[in-house]
Amino acid sequence: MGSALETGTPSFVDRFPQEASVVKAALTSSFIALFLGAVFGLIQGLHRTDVFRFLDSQYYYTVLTAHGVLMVVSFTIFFLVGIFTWAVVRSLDRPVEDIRYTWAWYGLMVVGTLMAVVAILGGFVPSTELSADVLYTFYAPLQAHPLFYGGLAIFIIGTWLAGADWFRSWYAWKQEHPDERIPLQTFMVLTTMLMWYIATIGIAIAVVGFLLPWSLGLIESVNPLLTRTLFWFWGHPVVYFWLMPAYLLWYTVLPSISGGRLFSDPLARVVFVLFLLLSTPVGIHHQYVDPGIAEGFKLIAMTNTMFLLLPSLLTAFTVVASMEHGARQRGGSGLFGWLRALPWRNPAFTGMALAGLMFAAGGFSGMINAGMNINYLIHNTLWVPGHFHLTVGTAVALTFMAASYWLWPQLTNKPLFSRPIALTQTVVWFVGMALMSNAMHVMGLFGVPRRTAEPQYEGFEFVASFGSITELRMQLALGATLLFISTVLFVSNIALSTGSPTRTGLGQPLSKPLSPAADSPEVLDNLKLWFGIAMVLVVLAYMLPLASIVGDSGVIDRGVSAAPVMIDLLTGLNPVTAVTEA
Ligand code: HAS
Ligand code: CU
Repeated sequence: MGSALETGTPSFVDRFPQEASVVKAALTSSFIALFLGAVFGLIQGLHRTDVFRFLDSQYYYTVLTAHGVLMVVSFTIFFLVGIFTWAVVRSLDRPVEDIRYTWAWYGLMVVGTLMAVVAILGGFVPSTELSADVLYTFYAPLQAHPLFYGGLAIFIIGTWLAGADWFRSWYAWKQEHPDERIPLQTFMVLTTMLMWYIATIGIAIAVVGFLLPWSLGLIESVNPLLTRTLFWFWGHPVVYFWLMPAYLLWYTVLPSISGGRLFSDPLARVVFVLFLLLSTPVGIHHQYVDPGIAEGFKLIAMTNTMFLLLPSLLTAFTVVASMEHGARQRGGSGLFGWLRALPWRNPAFTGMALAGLMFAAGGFSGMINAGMNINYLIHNTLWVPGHFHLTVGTAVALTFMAASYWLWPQLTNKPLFSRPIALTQTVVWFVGMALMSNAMHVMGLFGVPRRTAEPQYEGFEFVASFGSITELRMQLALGATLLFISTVLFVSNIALSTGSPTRTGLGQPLSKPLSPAADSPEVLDNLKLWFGIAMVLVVLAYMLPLASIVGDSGVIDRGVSAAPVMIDLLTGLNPVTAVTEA
C-alpha cells in the first residue's frame, strides 16, 4: 500500500489486490461474452435484414441463442458479480472473508458458462449430438441437450454462492458496527440478491425439476405452460438483476463523475426495496396471450407492473437531480443551461447519461408492452427486441461499458488506453442503437415478427422510400453494424489499457449523498421484513395461477383442489373451460 500513496488517492487494487483480481477476472469474462455476443448479433442483424448472409437460415436459431445467452446471461451477470464484489468490498471497506471461496463461485460460473456455450455452439456441427437452439427464453417445447441445462444450473448455483459471500461480508462487518446503517452500495447488493434468491426459485424448479430430466429422457413429457410460467417467474425479475448494477452505478458513481452528490440516500434505499417487493409478482405480463391462464391473473400482473414503474420513475428524478446538482457545482445555471456544464468529454459520464436517456424511451415502450390490450398489437413482433435493446442493450450495456472506463484503471493501476476512442465509442453506440431500435419498434408496429430468419415482406432494393420496410431494414442493419463497431472499440480499448505504463494512485473517491441514510427510518434497513413481504406477494401472485395450471394437467386432484373454485370467484371465469376454449 505504501508506494501507492505517492501519486494520489490509493486505488481499489492498491487497497484490496486479491479482490481486485477477482473483479478483473469477472469483468474480463463479461467482456469476452460481450465480444462473442456482438459477433453473433452482427451475423443475425445482417441475416434477417437480408443484407448479407454468412450462414444458411437453418442456423438462425443457433446464432440467435448464442447472441441472447452470451449477452443477457454471461455478459450481464459476470459484470454484475464483478461490480457487486467491488461495491461490497469498497463500501464495507474490508476484504472478503475467504478469497478461495470467492474464486470458487467465480470458477463455478465459468464452468457453467462453458458447458452451456459448448452445447449451443454444437448446433453448428450437425454431426454432434449437441444442440441448444432454444433461445435465451429456453422454455419448453423447445428442447436442448442436457449439457445446456446442466451448465445453466451450475451457473446459477455460482450466483447463489456469490450472494452468500456478500451476505457473509456484511454479517462480519455488522458484528463490528452494530449501530451503523448498512452502507448504501452494500444495501443495494443485498436487496438485489434477496430479489434474485426469490426469482431463481422459479427457474431452479423449471430446469432441475422438468427441463433437465426431460432432456435426459427420464421423463417423457413436460407441461409447456407450467415451464413457461416458471420461466417467466424468473424471466421478468432477471431483467432487474441486469438493471440493478446499472442503477447502483447511476446512484453511487454517476453523481461524483458529474461533479456533485447523490440527491438522497433514503430515496435510493426505497427504490431498491420496491424492486425487491415488486420484481417477481409480475412475470405473467409476458404471458398475456398464453391460453390457460385466466384473464384475472393477467390483470393482477398488469396492475403490479404499473406499480413497478414507480421505482424507475423515482430513479429518473433522483439521478437527474443529482446530475443537476453536479452541473450547478461546476458553474452551470439556467433552467436547462446547466446541461452544458456537465462533463460531456468524460466517456464515463457521457456513456452513462446517454444510457439513461435511452432508458427513458425503453421505459415508455415497456409501459406499452405492459398494457394488456395494447400488448396484443406488439407481442411477438420486432417491437419487443426494440424494447429490450433500449433497456438491457443500452441502459445496462452502455452503463457497464462507461463505468468500466472509470473502474478499470482503478483495478489495474493502468490508465485507459484512449479517452477520445472511449468517447467516440459511447456516441457510436447511442447512434447505432437509436437507428436499430427505432427500426425495430416501427417494424413491430407493421407486424414484422421477431425470432425468424425470413421476415422480409419485400425484396431488397437499393432505392427505398423513407418509412418503407426496405428502408427500415437498412436502418436496422446500419444500426447493428455501428453497434458491432462500438463493441470492438470498447473491447480493444480495454485490452490495450493492459499494456499501458503502470501508475499508482488512480483511485477516484466517491462523494457523500446530500441527504444521508440517517435521514430515513431504520426500518428501511430491515432486510428480513422486506424479504418476508416480498415472499408473501409472490405467493399471492403465483399460488392460484400455478395451482390452476398444475390442477388442469391432472397433477393435483381437482376434487381436493380449491384453486378452480377460488379462480371462479376471483375472475368469474371457469379456468377449466377457459383452457379448453382457448
Ligand atoms: Fe421489459 C419484454 C414491460 C423494463 C427487458 N423486457 C422484455 C423482454 C426483455 C425485457 C429482454 O409488460 C423480452 C423478453 C422476451 O424475450 O420475450 N419492461 C416492461 C416494463 C418495464 C420494463 C413495464 N425490460 C425492462 C428492463 C429490461 C427489460 C429494465 C432489461 C434490463 N417488458 C415488459 C413487458 C414485456 C417486456 C410487458 C413483454 C412483451 C411481450 O409481449 O413479449 C419498466 O421497468 C420500465 C420502467 C422504466 C422507466 C424509465 C425511467 C427512466 C430513467 C432514465 C433517467 C434518465 C437519466 C439520464 C439518468 C419508467 C430511470 C438523463 C440524462 C440527461 C442528459 C439529463
Ligand atoms: Cu417483464
